Amino acid sequence: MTGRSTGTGEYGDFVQTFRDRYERLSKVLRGRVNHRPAEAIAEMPGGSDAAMIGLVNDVRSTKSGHWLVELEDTTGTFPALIMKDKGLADLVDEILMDECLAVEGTLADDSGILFADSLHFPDVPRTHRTGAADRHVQAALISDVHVGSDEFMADAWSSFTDWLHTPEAEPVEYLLLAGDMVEGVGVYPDQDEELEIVDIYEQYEAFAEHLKEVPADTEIVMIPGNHDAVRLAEPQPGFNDEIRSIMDVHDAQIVSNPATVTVEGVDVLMYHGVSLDEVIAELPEEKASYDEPHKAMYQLLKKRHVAPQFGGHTRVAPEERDYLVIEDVPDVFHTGHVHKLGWGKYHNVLAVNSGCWQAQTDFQKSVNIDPDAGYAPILDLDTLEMTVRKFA
Ligand code: D5M
Ligand code: FE
Ligand code: ZN
Repeated sequence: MTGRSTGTGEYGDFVQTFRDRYERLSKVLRGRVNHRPAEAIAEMPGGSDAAMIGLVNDVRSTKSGHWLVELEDTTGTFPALIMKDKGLADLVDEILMDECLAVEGTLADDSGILFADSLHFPDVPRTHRTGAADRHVQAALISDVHVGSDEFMADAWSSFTDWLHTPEAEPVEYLLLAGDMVEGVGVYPDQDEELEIVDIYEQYEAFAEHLKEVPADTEIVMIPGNHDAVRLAEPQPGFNDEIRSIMDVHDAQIVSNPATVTVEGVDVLMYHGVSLDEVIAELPEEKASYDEPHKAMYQLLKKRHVAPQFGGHTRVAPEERDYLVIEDVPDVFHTGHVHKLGWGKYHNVLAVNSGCWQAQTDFQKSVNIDPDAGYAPILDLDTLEMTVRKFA
């Protein structure tokens, strides 16, 4: 979306963004349920079968242990009651505010509430067929370099870039960087006490020098993260001209966060990953945790949205389109941000969270974040198999 930002932050812009979200995600669900608008459901006779598609407006548990989920579409809201004995508890656990869902069930006698029998997420079809390179070629998927931080691991980085020059790394023709290139300034309170380089432009200049260490014929693609010098609200445009010119190394391609790039026929959705903190905080441990960040990524794929929940930790900028919707199913989903390494397949889509190049910071120590630093996940673009190399 770089160069296409039109939002001014007005209320109307937010309405437009959420209408677009509803429009595009409800399309994914429409084939699966025979849905009616909220307004029409309220007029149906009691006892009818009914289904609705909407954004989650509220979800809470009742005194008797059932759940009340209120969905909103463009005509209004309607409540659904999910009884605890319906076997849907596992799905209810996964619900986040503002995501798009479908519920199907039977209307109460007074047509005031829907008793749900099933719940559907937009999800990724199990039959998703992935693209593949037609030769043996690889991509290194990394993120969170954090140049400028006292904790940036320059030696590990150099070992990595040295390795890229060896015959073994010859197939690695691509380097995909999922944000937090530099440590930035003023990102967290007292961050300046841990800065080696305090000037943001000098941080990018130093980053560019480190990037020059990679072989000149490597195709580099970068997106910004929350430490980078662009607006914090997502979608984040791919930097201004001044920063772009500093990072103009080996003809690097700089795109927005999120963005989908196609490499050798493989569609890679790159997203920095700020919403992962929120998904991990909201969902049960076995569904999303810092130790298994790829599972949190599966949830985003299931919701077909990289940052479903609005108004919390993840800032969202209103635009005329909801650029955070995962409209086309990617072959590979690449994130960073949580500084943990993890990967796995969800319905044929490879999810990779790529670790970092920054050793544990004082803040991370204080909250027990133990980063996976100095690893480079290497992806075979012909088989979509992954290997991980350690450089620290
Ligand atoms: O994020 C690295 C990880 O650490 C990510 O999971 C957020 C978390 N983090 C790091 N510092 C803080 C502070 N000060 N508050 C809240 N969460 C934090 P990164 O984007 O690289 O900082
Ligand atoms: Fe980071
Ligand atoms: Zn980050």
